[in-house]
Amino acid sequence: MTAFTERLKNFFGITKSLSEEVFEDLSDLLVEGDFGASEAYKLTEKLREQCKKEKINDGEGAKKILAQLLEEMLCKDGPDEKTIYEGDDLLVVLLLGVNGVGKTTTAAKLAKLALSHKRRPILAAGDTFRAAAIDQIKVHGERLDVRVVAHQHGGDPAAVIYDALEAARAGAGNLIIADTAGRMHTKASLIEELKKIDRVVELKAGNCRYLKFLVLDATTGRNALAQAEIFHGAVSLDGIILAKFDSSARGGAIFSLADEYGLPVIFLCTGEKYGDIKPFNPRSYAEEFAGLA
Ligand SMILES: Nc1nc2c(ncn2[C@@H]2O[C@H](COP(=O)(O)OP(=O)(O)OP(=O)(O)O)[C@@H](O)[C@H]2O)c(=O)[nH]1
Ligand SMILES: [Mg+2]
Repeated sequence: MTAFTERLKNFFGITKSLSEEVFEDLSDLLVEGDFGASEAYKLTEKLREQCKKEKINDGEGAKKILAQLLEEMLCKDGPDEKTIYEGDDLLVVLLLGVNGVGKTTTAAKLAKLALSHKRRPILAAGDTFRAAAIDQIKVHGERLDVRVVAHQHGGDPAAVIYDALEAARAGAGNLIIADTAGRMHTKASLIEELKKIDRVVELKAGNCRYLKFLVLDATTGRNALAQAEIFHGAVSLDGIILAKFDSSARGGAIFSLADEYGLPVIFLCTGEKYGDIKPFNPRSYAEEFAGLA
Protein backbone atom coordinates (compact mmCIF):
# COMPACT_ATOMS: atom_id res chain seq x y z
CA MET A 1 0.00 0.00 0.00
CA THR A 2 1.34 3.44 -0.90
CA ALA A 3 1.20 6.47 1.38
CA PHE A 4 -1.56 7.90 -0.80
CA THR A 5 -3.86 4.88 -0.57
CA GLU A 6 -3.23 4.89 3.17
CA ARG A 7 -4.63 8.43 3.24
CA LEU A 8 -7.69 7.42 1.26
CA LYS A 9 -8.23 4.50 3.60
CA ASN A 10 -8.03 6.80 6.61
CA PHE A 11 -10.39 9.24 4.93
CA PHE A 12 -13.07 6.59 4.57
CA GLY A 13 -12.27 5.21 8.00
CA ILE A 14 -13.18 8.48 9.72
CA THR A 15 -16.18 9.16 7.45
CA LYS A 16 -19.23 8.28 9.50
CA SER A 17 -21.91 9.62 7.15
CA LEU A 18 -21.77 10.79 3.55
CA SER A 19 -22.36 14.54 3.64
CA GLU A 20 -21.90 16.93 0.71
CA GLU A 21 -18.58 17.93 2.19
CA VAL A 22 -17.30 14.36 2.14
CA PHE A 23 -17.68 14.14 -1.65
CA GLU A 24 -15.95 17.49 -2.10
CA ASP A 25 -13.07 16.41 0.12
CA LEU A 26 -12.85 13.12 -1.72
CA SER A 27 -12.66 14.92 -5.06
CA ASP A 28 -9.76 17.05 -3.73
CA LEU A 29 -8.05 13.97 -2.40
CA LEU A 30 -8.31 12.21 -5.76
CA VAL A 31 -6.66 15.20 -7.42
CA GLU A 32 -3.82 14.90 -4.92
CA GLY A 33 -3.61 11.26 -6.00
CA ASP A 34 -2.92 12.35 -9.62
CA PHE A 35 -6.48 12.33 -10.90
CA GLY A 36 -7.48 15.10 -13.31
CA ALA A 37 -9.84 17.65 -11.72
CA SER A 38 -12.76 16.93 -14.05
CA GLU A 39 -12.27 13.17 -13.76
CA ALA A 40 -12.21 13.43 -9.98
CA TYR A 41 -15.43 15.42 -10.09
CA LYS A 42 -17.12 12.97 -12.48
CA LEU A 43 -16.07 10.02 -10.37
CA THR A 44 -17.32 11.49 -7.09
CA GLU A 45 -20.61 12.38 -8.79
CA LYS A 46 -20.99 8.78 -9.90
CA LEU A 47 -20.10 7.61 -6.43
CA ARG A 48 -22.68 9.92 -4.90
CA GLU A 49 -25.40 8.62 -7.25
CA GLN A 50 -24.48 5.00 -6.68
CA CYS A 51 -24.42 5.40 -2.90
CA LYS A 52 -27.82 7.06 -3.03
CA LYS A 53 -29.22 4.28 -5.22
CA GLU A 54 -27.86 1.57 -2.95
CA LYS A 55 -28.80 3.46 0.22
CA ILE A 56 -25.22 3.51 1.45
CA ASN A 57 -24.38 6.21 3.91
CA ASP A 58 -21.07 5.23 5.50
CA GLY A 59 -17.41 5.53 4.57
CA GLU A 60 -16.73 1.81 4.43
CA GLY A 61 -19.66 1.21 2.06
CA ALA A 62 -18.62 4.13 -0.16
CA LYS A 63 -15.07 2.80 -0.34
CA LYS A 64 -16.31 -0.48 -1.83
CA ILE A 65 -18.37 1.34 -4.47
CA LEU A 66 -15.42 3.59 -5.26
CA ALA A 67 -13.22 0.55 -5.85
CA GLN A 68 -15.80 -0.87 -8.29
CA LEU A 69 -16.09 2.42 -10.17
CA LEU A 70 -12.31 2.70 -10.36
CA GLU A 71 -12.02 -0.83 -11.71
CA GLU A 72 -14.59 -0.03 -14.41
CA MET A 73 -12.39 2.86 -15.56
CA LEU A 74 -9.40 0.65 -16.29
CA CYS A 75 -8.75 -1.11 -19.61
CA LYS A 76 -8.92 -4.86 -19.41
CA ASP A 77 -8.28 -5.93 -22.98
CA GLY A 78 -4.49 -5.51 -23.15
CA PRO A 79 -2.00 -8.33 -23.61
CA ASP A 80 -1.16 -10.08 -20.33
CA GLU A 81 1.85 -12.05 -19.14
CA LYS A 82 0.46 -15.28 -20.57
CA THR A 83 -0.40 -13.95 -24.02
CA ILE A 84 2.94 -12.17 -24.22
CA TYR A 85 5.13 -15.08 -23.28
CA GLU A 86 3.29 -18.21 -24.27
CA GLY A 87 4.16 -20.06 -27.46
CA ASP A 88 7.44 -19.95 -29.31
CA ASP A 89 6.57 -17.66 -32.19
CA LEU A 90 8.85 -14.70 -32.79
CA LEU A 91 7.78 -11.69 -30.77
CA VAL A 92 9.22 -8.18 -30.66
CA VAL A 93 8.71 -6.01 -27.57
CA LEU A 94 9.77 -2.41 -27.96
CA LEU A 95 10.23 -0.38 -24.78
CA LEU A 96 9.74 3.35 -25.06
CA GLY A 97 9.74 6.23 -22.65
CA VAL A 98 11.48 9.43 -21.63
CA ASN A 99 14.89 9.29 -20.01
CA GLY A 100 15.33 7.79 -16.60
CA VAL A 101 11.89 6.16 -16.25
CA GLY A 102 13.28 2.63 -16.02
CA LYS A 103 13.32 1.31 -19.61
CA THR A 104 16.64 -0.53 -19.45
CA THR A 105 15.92 -2.06 -16.05
CA THR A 106 12.49 -3.13 -17.31
CA ALA A 107 14.05 -4.70 -20.41
CA ALA A 108 16.21 -6.84 -18.11
CA LYS A 109 13.22 -7.74 -15.92
CA LEU A 110 11.22 -8.80 -18.99
CA ALA A 111 14.16 -10.90 -20.18
CA LYS A 112 14.36 -12.66 -16.81
CA LEU A 113 10.61 -13.29 -16.88
CA ALA A 114 10.97 -14.64 -20.43
CA LEU A 115 13.50 -17.21 -19.21
CA SER A 116 11.04 -18.41 -16.59
CA HIS A 117 8.50 -18.93 -19.40
CA LYS A 118 11.06 -20.94 -21.39
CA ARG A 119 11.28 -18.17 -23.95
CA ARG A 120 14.65 -17.40 -25.54
CA PRO A 121 15.08 -13.63 -25.21
CA ILE A 122 17.47 -11.37 -27.07
CA LEU A 123 18.14 -7.89 -25.70
CA ALA A 124 18.52 -5.23 -28.40
CA ALA A 125 20.58 -2.22 -27.31
CA GLY A 126 18.44 0.34 -29.10
CA ASP A 127 19.61 3.22 -26.93
CA THR A 128 22.60 4.32 -28.96
CA PHE A 129 22.22 7.94 -27.83
CA ARG A 130 23.59 7.75 -24.30
CA ALA A 131 27.22 6.62 -24.09
CA ALA A 132 26.84 4.27 -21.12
CA ALA A 133 23.53 2.73 -22.24
CA ILE A 134 25.08 -0.04 -24.32
CA ASP A 135 27.37 -1.18 -21.49
CA GLN A 136 24.44 -1.05 -19.06
CA ILE A 137 22.38 -3.49 -21.11
CA LYS A 138 25.42 -5.69 -21.77
CA VAL A 139 25.91 -6.05 -18.02
CA HIS A 140 22.30 -7.19 -17.67
CA GLY A 141 22.82 -9.62 -20.54
CA GLU A 142 25.87 -11.12 -18.85
CA ARG A 143 24.17 -11.43 -15.48
CA LEU A 144 21.11 -13.08 -16.97
CA ASP A 145 23.03 -15.06 -19.57
CA VAL A 146 20.97 -13.48 -22.32
CA ARG A 147 22.29 -12.56 -25.75
CA VAL A 148 22.65 -8.81 -26.40
CA VAL A 149 22.69 -7.34 -29.90
CA ALA A 150 24.45 -3.97 -29.87
CA HIS A 151 26.12 -1.50 -32.21
CA GLN A 152 28.38 1.45 -31.51
CA HIS A 153 27.37 4.49 -29.50
CA GLY A 154 25.78 6.96 -31.93
CA GLY A 155 24.65 4.22 -34.32
CA ASP A 156 21.22 3.78 -35.86
CA PRO A 157 18.81 2.18 -33.33
CA ALA A 158 16.58 0.85 -36.10
CA ALA A 159 19.59 -1.03 -37.49
CA VAL A 160 20.27 -2.59 -34.06
CA ILE A 161 16.74 -3.94 -33.88
CA TYR A 162 16.98 -5.08 -37.50
CA ASP A 163 20.09 -7.08 -36.57
CA ALA A 164 18.36 -8.52 -33.52
CA LEU A 165 15.58 -9.75 -35.82
CA GLU A 166 18.17 -11.29 -38.14
CA ALA A 167 19.78 -13.02 -35.15
CA ALA A 168 16.40 -14.33 -34.01
CA ARG A 169 15.59 -15.63 -37.47
CA ALA A 170 18.98 -17.35 -37.52
CA GLY A 171 17.93 -19.20 -34.37
CA ALA A 172 19.46 -17.12 -31.57
CA GLY A 173 16.13 -16.52 -29.84
CA ASN A 174 12.41 -15.98 -30.21
CA LEU A 175 11.70 -12.88 -28.14
CA ILE A 176 13.37 -9.57 -28.88
CA ILE A 177 13.24 -7.04 -26.08
CA ALA A 178 14.38 -3.73 -27.47
CA ASP A 179 15.59 -0.84 -25.34
CA THR A 180 15.41 2.67 -26.81
CA ALA A 181 16.76 6.11 -25.98
CA GLY A 182 14.49 8.37 -23.99
CA ARG A 183 16.06 11.55 -25.21
CA MET A 184 17.07 13.15 -28.48
CA HIS A 185 18.44 16.57 -29.30
CA THR A 186 14.89 17.78 -29.88
CA LYS A 187 11.39 16.42 -29.41
CA ALA A 188 10.92 16.41 -33.19
CA SER A 189 14.01 14.26 -33.71
CA LEU A 190 12.86 11.87 -30.97
CA ILE A 191 9.50 11.41 -32.70
CA GLU A 192 11.18 11.00 -36.07
CA GLU A 193 13.49 8.36 -34.68
CA LEU A 194 10.64 6.49 -32.97
CA LYS A 195 8.69 6.44 -36.21
CA LYS A 196 11.70 5.14 -38.10
CA ILE A 197 12.30 2.33 -35.60
CA ASP A 198 8.60 1.46 -35.80
CA ARG A 199 8.65 1.37 -39.62
CA VAL A 200 11.72 -0.83 -39.69
CA VAL A 201 10.31 -3.28 -37.14
CA GLU A 202 6.94 -3.39 -38.93
CA LEU A 203 8.65 -4.17 -42.23
CA LYS A 204 11.26 -6.56 -40.95
CA ALA A 205 9.06 -8.33 -38.42
CA GLY A 206 6.60 -9.24 -41.18
CA ASN A 207 3.65 -10.97 -39.62
CA CYS A 208 5.27 -11.80 -36.28
CA ARG A 209 3.85 -10.28 -33.10
CA TYR A 210 5.10 -6.83 -32.23
CA LEU A 211 4.20 -4.99 -29.02
CA LYS A 212 5.06 -1.42 -28.05
CA PHE A 213 5.05 -0.57 -24.38
CA LEU A 214 5.54 2.85 -22.84
CA VAL A 215 7.47 2.75 -19.59
CA LEU A 216 6.28 5.39 -17.13
CA ASP A 217 7.71 6.45 -13.81
CA ALA A 218 4.82 6.15 -11.35
CA THR A 219 6.14 9.05 -9.31
CA THR A 220 5.87 11.59 -12.16
CA GLY A 221 2.13 12.05 -11.69
CA ARG A 222 0.09 13.84 -14.35
CA ASN A 223 3.17 14.33 -16.51
CA ALA A 224 2.60 10.73 -17.57
CA LEU A 225 -0.27 11.94 -19.74
CA ALA A 226 1.88 14.31 -21.76
CA GLN A 227 4.41 11.51 -22.25
CA ALA A 228 1.72 9.09 -23.39
CA GLU A 229 0.40 11.65 -25.85
CA ILE A 230 3.80 12.05 -27.52
CA PHE A 231 4.66 8.35 -27.73
CA HIS A 232 1.16 7.10 -28.54
CA GLY A 233 0.88 9.76 -31.21
CA ALA A 234 4.19 8.68 -32.75
CA VAL A 235 3.90 4.89 -32.74
CA SER A 236 0.47 3.77 -31.44
CA LEU A 237 1.23 1.97 -28.19
CA ASP A 238 -0.10 -1.39 -27.00
CA GLY A 239 0.19 -0.63 -23.31
CA ILE A 240 1.96 0.83 -20.32
CA ILE A 241 4.53 -0.56 -17.93
CA LEU A 242 4.38 1.37 -14.70
CA ALA A 243 7.83 1.45 -13.10
CA LYS A 244 8.89 2.79 -9.71
CA PHE A 245 5.50 2.03 -8.24
CA ASP A 246 6.96 2.30 -4.78
CA SER A 247 5.65 3.86 -1.61
CA SER A 248 5.83 7.45 -2.88
CA ALA A 249 3.72 6.77 -5.98
CA ARG A 250 0.11 7.93 -6.03
CA GLY A 251 -0.99 6.17 -9.19
CA GLY A 252 -4.15 8.05 -10.20
CA ALA A 253 -2.75 8.93 -13.63
CA ILE A 254 -3.35 5.35 -14.74
CA PHE A 255 -7.10 5.96 -14.66
CA SER A 256 -6.71 9.01 -16.91
CA LEU A 257 -4.49 7.06 -19.31
CA ALA A 258 -7.22 4.44 -19.64
CA ASP A 259 -9.90 7.08 -20.00
CA GLU A 260 -8.14 9.38 -22.45
CA TYR A 261 -6.05 7.01 -24.53
CA GLY A 262 -7.58 3.60 -23.90
CA LEU A 263 -4.19 2.37 -22.78
CA PRO A 264 -4.02 -0.71 -20.54
CA VAL A 265 -1.29 -1.22 -17.96
CA ILE A 266 0.51 -4.51 -18.49
CA PHE A 267 3.07 -4.71 -15.69
CA LEU A 268 3.86 -2.93 -12.44
CA CYS A 269 7.49 -2.62 -11.35
CA THR A 270 8.18 -2.06 -7.70
CA GLY A 271 11.94 -2.06 -7.28
CA GLU A 272 15.35 -2.30 -8.87
CA LYS A 273 15.77 -6.07 -8.70
CA TYR A 274 15.03 -8.36 -11.66
CA GLY A 275 12.16 -9.99 -9.80
CA ASP A 276 10.46 -6.67 -8.97
CA ILE A 277 7.86 -6.92 -11.73
CA LYS A 278 4.34 -8.28 -11.61
CA PRO A 279 1.40 -8.45 -13.97
CA PHE A 280 -1.04 -5.61 -13.56
CA ASN A 281 -4.36 -6.67 -12.09
CA PRO A 282 -7.08 -3.99 -12.58
CA ARG A 283 -9.21 -5.23 -9.68
CA SER A 284 -6.39 -5.33 -7.13
CA TYR A 285 -5.07 -1.99 -8.36
CA ALA A 286 -8.49 -0.34 -8.00
CA GLU A 287 -9.05 -1.92 -4.59
CA GLU A 288 -5.62 -0.92 -3.39
CA PHE A 289 -6.03 2.61 -4.73
CA ALA A 290 -9.33 2.96 -2.87
CA GLY A 291 -7.68 1.67 0.31
CA LEU A 292 -9.79 -1.50 0.31
CA ALA A 293 -7.07 -4.12 0.04
N1 LIG B 1 12.54 1.93 -7.14
C1 LIG B 1 12.62 1.58 -8.42
N2 LIG B 1 13.66 1.98 -9.16
C2 LIG B 1 13.71 1.62 -10.46
C3 LIG B 1 12.68 0.84 -11.05
N3 LIG B 1 13.01 0.66 -12.36
C4 LIG B 1 14.18 1.29 -12.56
N4 LIG B 1 14.61 1.87 -11.41
C5 LIG B 1 15.83 2.69 -11.22
O1 LIG B 1 15.69 3.89 -11.94
C6 LIG B 1 16.92 4.32 -12.48
C7 LIG B 1 16.80 4.50 -13.98
O2 LIG B 1 16.53 3.23 -14.56
P1 LIG B 1 16.92 2.87 -16.05
O3 LIG B 1 16.42 1.50 -16.31
O4 LIG B 1 18.35 3.12 -16.32
O5 LIG B 1 16.03 3.94 -16.81
P2 LIG B 1 16.03 4.30 -18.37
O6 LIG B 1 14.65 4.69 -18.73
O7 LIG B 1 16.63 3.20 -19.15
O8 LIG B 1 16.98 5.58 -18.39
P3 LIG B 1 17.73 6.24 -19.64
O9 LIG B 1 18.41 5.14 -20.38
O10 LIG B 1 18.68 7.22 -19.04
O11 LIG B 1 16.68 6.91 -20.46
C8 LIG B 1 17.92 3.24 -12.09
O12 LIG B 1 18.61 3.67 -10.92
C9 LIG B 1 17.06 2.03 -11.79
O13 LIG B 1 17.65 1.15 -10.88
C10 LIG B 1 11.57 0.44 -10.23
O14 LIG B 1 10.62 -0.22 -10.64
N5 LIG B 1 11.60 0.85 -8.92
MG1 LIG C 1 18.17 3.19 -20.49
